[in-house]
Amino acid sequence: MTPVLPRLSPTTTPRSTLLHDRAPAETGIVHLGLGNFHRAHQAVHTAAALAAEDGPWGILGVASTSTTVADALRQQGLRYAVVEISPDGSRVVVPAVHTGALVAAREPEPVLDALAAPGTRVITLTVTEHGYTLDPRTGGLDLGHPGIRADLDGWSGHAAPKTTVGLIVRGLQRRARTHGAPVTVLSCDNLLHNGRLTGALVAEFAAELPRAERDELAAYLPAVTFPDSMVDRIVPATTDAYRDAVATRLGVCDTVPVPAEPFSMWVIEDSFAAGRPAWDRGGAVFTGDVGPYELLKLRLLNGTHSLLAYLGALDGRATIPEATARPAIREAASRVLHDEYLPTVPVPANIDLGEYVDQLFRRWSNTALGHRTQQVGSDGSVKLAQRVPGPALTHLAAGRMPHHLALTVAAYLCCVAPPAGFDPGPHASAMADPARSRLAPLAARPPREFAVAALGTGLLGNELAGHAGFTARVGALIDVLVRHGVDAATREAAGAPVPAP
Ligand code: CS2
Repeated sequence: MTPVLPRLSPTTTPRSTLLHDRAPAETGIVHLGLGNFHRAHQAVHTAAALAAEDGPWGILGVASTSTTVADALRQQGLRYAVVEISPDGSRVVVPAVHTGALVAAREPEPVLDALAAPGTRVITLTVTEHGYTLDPRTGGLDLGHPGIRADLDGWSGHAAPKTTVGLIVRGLQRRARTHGAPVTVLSCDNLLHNGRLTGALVAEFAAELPRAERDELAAYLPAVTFPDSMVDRIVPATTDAYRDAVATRLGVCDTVPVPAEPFSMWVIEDSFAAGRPAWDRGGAVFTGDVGPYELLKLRLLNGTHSLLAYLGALDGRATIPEATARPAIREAASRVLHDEYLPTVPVPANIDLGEYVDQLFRRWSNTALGHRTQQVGSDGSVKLAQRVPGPALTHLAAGRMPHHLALTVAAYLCCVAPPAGFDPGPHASAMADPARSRLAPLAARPPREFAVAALGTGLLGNELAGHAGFTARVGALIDVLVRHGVDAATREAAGAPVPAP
C-alpha cells in the first residue's frame, strides 16, 4: 500500500531545500499571475536575494481566475517546491517567499487593498502576452476588448476590474487617494519594452476615465515607475511526474510543484520608485538599457521556439526536445535563428554569442524537462506579434524575403486554423489560441487567399499584412505543409531565395 505522505508545509519542509532560512513576514511585493513561471523565476531570485540581504520583501501572489494554485498554496502554508531538471539529474528547492495567495476574480477587495497598501512597494506581473489586452494593429490597449469594455463600463459603479490593466489602474487610484506613496510596476512578461508598454497601457486606460479621476491619476502617475525587464527560464506545466519527484525526494505531498530547467536569467532596468529586494545579489543583472537583452531573447529564443513548436507539432512531436532532434526541424530552427533573427539583434557586449546560441540548442534539447510543443505553441496569435513582424519587416525593407519567418507563420496557421481536410495532429489541436474562432472560417479558402485573409485580421499588425510578397510566401508554404508535410516545407523555405517584390 502506498503510504500517505504528509502535506508540504512550513513544518514539513526539509531545511536543506530552503533557499533562505527566514520566510519574510512583511509583504513588499504584490504579484499578479500566480502561474508556474513566476514561482520558478521571480520567487527563486527573490529567495536568493533575501538569503543575501534580508528585507521586507515577501510576495503576495494573486491568481487571476484559477483557484487551483492559490488554494493549494494556502493549504500548504504557502510552500511549494521547484524541481530543477537537467539531463544529469534534478534538484528540489523550496523558495518560501510568499506571504499570501489570493484570486482576483474571487476576492477582488483584498487584492485592491494589497495593491494600495503603503507597504507594497513593487507590483510585479507575469500575466502572459495575452493578459495585456493589446490591439495587435496599434500595439496599444484594445479598447474594444470585452474585458476592457466591461472594466470601463463598470468603473463608476465600482465593479471589480476583470483585466490586469483595469486592476492596476484601480489599485493605483486607491494609492493616489489614500497616501500617494510611490510604487513600481514591473512587468516580467515576454513583450518588447514590457515596462514602457505597461506604463502606456495604464495611461491609455486612465485616459478613458471620467475627467476628475483622469486628472487625479495623471497627478499620481509620475510617482510610479515601469522598468523594462527581460526574463528567461524554461518552465513547463506541472505533471504527476513532478509531484512524484517531490514525494520521492522530500517525502511530502506537494500538489503544485513547479518544474524548471536549471538556467535562469533576469535583466532589469534599475528604476525603482520605492526600493527593491537585492535582486542583484540573487542572480539578476541591472542595466540602464534592457532593450538589447529583450531583443536577443525574444527573437533568438522565443521566435525560434515558436518555429520548433509549430513544425514539431505538425510532425507529430509532443515535446520541444523531440522536435529539436528532428534534423529538418533543427536545420530550419538554425536558419531562422542565424539568418533571420540574429541580423536584426544588437548583441549586448557582455554576451558571448556562440556560447549563447549553443546553450539555446542545449536547453531546447533537455529531454528530461519534457517541455511540450502544445505549451509553446499556445497563444501564438499574441506571441508571434512580439516575435515575427519586427525582423520580417527589417528583411523585407532590405529586399530580402525572410522565408523561415514566413514558415513560422504558415506552420502556426496550419496548427490553429487547419485548412479544410488537413489534420494537424493531436499536439496542434490541443493548442489554445484566442484567435482560433476568428481564423477558422478563413481556412476554407485556397492557401494564398487564406494567408492574406488571416494576416488581414491584424494578427501581425497592419504593415506586414500589407506586404503582398510576404503573405504570398506564407500561402505557398501553407500549401507545401498541407500537401507534402514538414520536411518538404523546410526544404522549400531553405531553397534559392525568392526576391521580394
Ligand atoms: C516560450 C516561452 O511558451 C513560449 O512561447 O517561448 O515561454 C519560453 O519558454 C520562455 O520565455 C523562456 O524564458
